[in-house]
Amino acid sequence: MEINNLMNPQNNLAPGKNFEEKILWIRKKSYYNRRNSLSCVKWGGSGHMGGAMSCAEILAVLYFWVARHKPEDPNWENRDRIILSKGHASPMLYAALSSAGYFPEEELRTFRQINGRLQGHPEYGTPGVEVPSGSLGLGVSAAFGISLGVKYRKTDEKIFAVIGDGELQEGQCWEVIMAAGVKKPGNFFLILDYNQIQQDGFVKNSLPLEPIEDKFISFGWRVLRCNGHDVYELINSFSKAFNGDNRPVVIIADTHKGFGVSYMKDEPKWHGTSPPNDEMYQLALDELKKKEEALI
Ligand SMILES: Cc1ncc(C[n+]2csc(CCOP(=O)(O)OP(=O)(O)O)c2C)c(N)n1
Ligand SMILES: [Mg+2]
Repeated sequence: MEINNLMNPQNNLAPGKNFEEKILWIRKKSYYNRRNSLSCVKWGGSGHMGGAMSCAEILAVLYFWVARHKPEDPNWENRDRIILSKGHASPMLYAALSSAGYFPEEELRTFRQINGRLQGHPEYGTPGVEVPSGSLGLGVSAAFGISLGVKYRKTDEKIFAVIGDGELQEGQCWEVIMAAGVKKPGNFFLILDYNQIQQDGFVKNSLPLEPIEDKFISFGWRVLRCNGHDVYELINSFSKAFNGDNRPVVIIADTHKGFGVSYMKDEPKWHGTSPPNDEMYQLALDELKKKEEALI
């Protein structure tokens, strides 16, 4: 596998004169995208906020640093594939895609509208969406299929799948984990948004995943771990991930559901609920803006 320390981004999307400026831009963009995804849910009248907020930095790092892709040419054959398997977090996916230039930001106003391109769960036809997802376990399965296709084609695209910890309770995920550990496609990267919460409550109270690292290792995977809200740590993990052998890699990203908005943080009730009134919506927007501006 190529040696790549990821000191430089794999695409030209993050502006800045040097490493530090580009990183700061991505950190700020994560908060900007949080505001946009909150607005999506407000405009659409419904949607999943908690899990959107937890994957802001993960998606920003993928789209603005780690992946080779061209928003102006979404079907570029040699693009790396980014698949949001936890498709209910679509507001953050759409915020990231619009920030990257896949479609105009104004289109976010059409979230969840009939015949619009930004459905509650990602679908074919939206620029930047590789496969439909939302039925938990399906996105990661499609991602693994694509990674095998790339392996047999002998090209060097990388496949990234972002999954949730509740999603990982689906048996279908473990078929993928088992098969990938055996097939070792050398291009398959799973990022686990480990926010500890699924739909109705804490993952540990329904079907605990621990010891999660040992489980992946026993299935033949390399395991990396980082703070999923720290852009430096995420980039560093991808850097290590790219400098391994052919084993599949999981980056366990420790995150918080609802991260960025105090009243949503680590609270299961915000999994699929939008702020109930204008006051709470504005409160969340203001806090996110403040946090974005405070970043230096
Ligand atoms: C096969 C399937 N079963 C159930 C659901 C309903 N559902 C939607 S989101 C969710 C919880 C997902 O939790 P997690 O993967 O941890 O997502 P996050 O915390 O990142 O939002 C469930 C059970 C679904 N979408 N698909
Ligand atoms: Mg979760």
